[in-house]
Amino acid sequence: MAFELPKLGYSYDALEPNIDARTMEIHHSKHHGGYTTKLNNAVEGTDLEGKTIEEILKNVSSHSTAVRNNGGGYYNHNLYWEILTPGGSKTPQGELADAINESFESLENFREAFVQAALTRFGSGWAWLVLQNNKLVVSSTPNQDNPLMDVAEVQGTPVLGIDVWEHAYYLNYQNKRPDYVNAFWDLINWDEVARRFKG
Ligand code: MN3
Repeated sequence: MAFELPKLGYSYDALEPNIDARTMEIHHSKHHGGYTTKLNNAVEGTDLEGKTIEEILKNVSSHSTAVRNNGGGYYNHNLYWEILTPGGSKTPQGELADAINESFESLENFREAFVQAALTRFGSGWAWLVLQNNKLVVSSTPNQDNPLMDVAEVQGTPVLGIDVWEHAYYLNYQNKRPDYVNAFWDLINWDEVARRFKG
């Protein structure tokens, strides 16, 4: 019943050199593990017990700060591990590629908007590709917020997200967030992004 830390579909060193094994291990076992434990503690004994994470997040403004922060952290990292893949470097195909071209005119324009959102998010947070009313838009959120939340400026279904908290890159990239964002881009699992796009 309780939320569980998911197992990764690849080993901690599988995303090297773009994301190093030590960062992956700490990020997954300590950070994501911590959000999972704290989320379970926050919902235990409340009427949120047994609800899906999506149900919890869509009404997050009615819940505690602990539910908002740890519920967001739980959901966001589940997405993050799944939209990464070793030896990515493919490009979006099919309906997803069409939708990106329709919304941004080209993959390169989309990439620029996404990278810009990731680089201009001040402090800790996430940048997103969001499906909103059948259109794709780029946004960013602070802390562990995400587009599913009723508190988000841009609401919709997240189909791609990048964690720009320093814990996601500091060991390898220190203050060089742009290098991490570019390295992340080459790991994107476009098949998984397309699956989320189709819902
Ligand atoms: Mn993180």
